[in-house]
Amino acid sequence: MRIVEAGVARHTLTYNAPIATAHGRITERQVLLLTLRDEDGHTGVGEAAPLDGFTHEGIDEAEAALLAWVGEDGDGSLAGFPTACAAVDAALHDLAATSAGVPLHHYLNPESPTSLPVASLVVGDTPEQLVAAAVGAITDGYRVLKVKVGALPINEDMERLAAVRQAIGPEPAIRLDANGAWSPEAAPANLNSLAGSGIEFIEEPVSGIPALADIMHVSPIPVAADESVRTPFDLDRLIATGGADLLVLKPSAIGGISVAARWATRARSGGMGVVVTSLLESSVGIRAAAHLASAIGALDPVPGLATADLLVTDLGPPLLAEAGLLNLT
Ligand code: OSB
Ligand code: MG
Repeated sequence: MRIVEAGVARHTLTYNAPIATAHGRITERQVLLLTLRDEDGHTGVGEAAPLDGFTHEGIDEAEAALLAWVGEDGDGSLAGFPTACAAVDAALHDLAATSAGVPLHHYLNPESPTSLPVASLVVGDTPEQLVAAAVGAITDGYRVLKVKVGALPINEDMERLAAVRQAIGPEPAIRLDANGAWSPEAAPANLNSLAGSGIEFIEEPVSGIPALADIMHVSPIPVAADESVRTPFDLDRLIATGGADLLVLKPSAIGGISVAARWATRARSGGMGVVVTSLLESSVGIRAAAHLASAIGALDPVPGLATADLLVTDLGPPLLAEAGLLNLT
């Protein structure tokens, strides 16, 4: 495979409802698409999706890194820019699978499933909006919902979750994400108050590996590490401290699907489960993550990859769930 053409283009993504996290509200952001073409005319596409509060590099740095890579400065230009690295990794994989004439998940692992159940991220400013979103997702066929907590006082989060649980019944799973909002002092009581709503797991109830390790031992809810783990060093430290039940893997944030596959192996041998999720990027980036989740069998807990329906306009064919399943092509 010889690459004869490479291009980088900036796009703006907007969301159909603001996504409130403990780091602020996400309403709009820029991403980059890297398109490669080989001498046989096959194309491969990858996305770089820096996100304030979740990746240390911004859009300008990611763009400079990609342009340097395209300008044949080599892979060295990607060091320290995991979102740019993820775009290159995805584009090269897309090109390889397209050239081989098979779906990417099949190229990575011929035994992997074509269809995977996914969780729906439900958002709403008011309890009524949140309940409506949750009921809508269940009606659409999702069996797992994800709700952001920690941006509001705990009694409001309690009420919102109790209302959602009441509306959807006992069966569907609900997972939470506090994005590190709670202090180590407040977290144990907060976790106890939310546990009554029947929670699958919670991402980042507190911030930082030592705090996660402490909370895991007292939490009535399984704990997942997410943004506290951004380097291989972090991952080793997490494993050494026994700091989480689960590891959230966002291929777009950590260097792409190759890096994510290595981290998954490491996390699993350290006794953790892995959950592959999106970074609210376009369907180009979500597609790479979804094929990876299939290839490495990261199906339980189900991946958090049903976020394309939050986009007003998408890049590439939208990867939308049908009846709670993503169908990979
Ligand atoms: O904290 O998990 C997060 C998306 C963008 C940035 C951060 C996060 C997310 C998600 C993705 O929540 C959706 C999911 O995990 O189901
Ligand atoms: Mg998270």
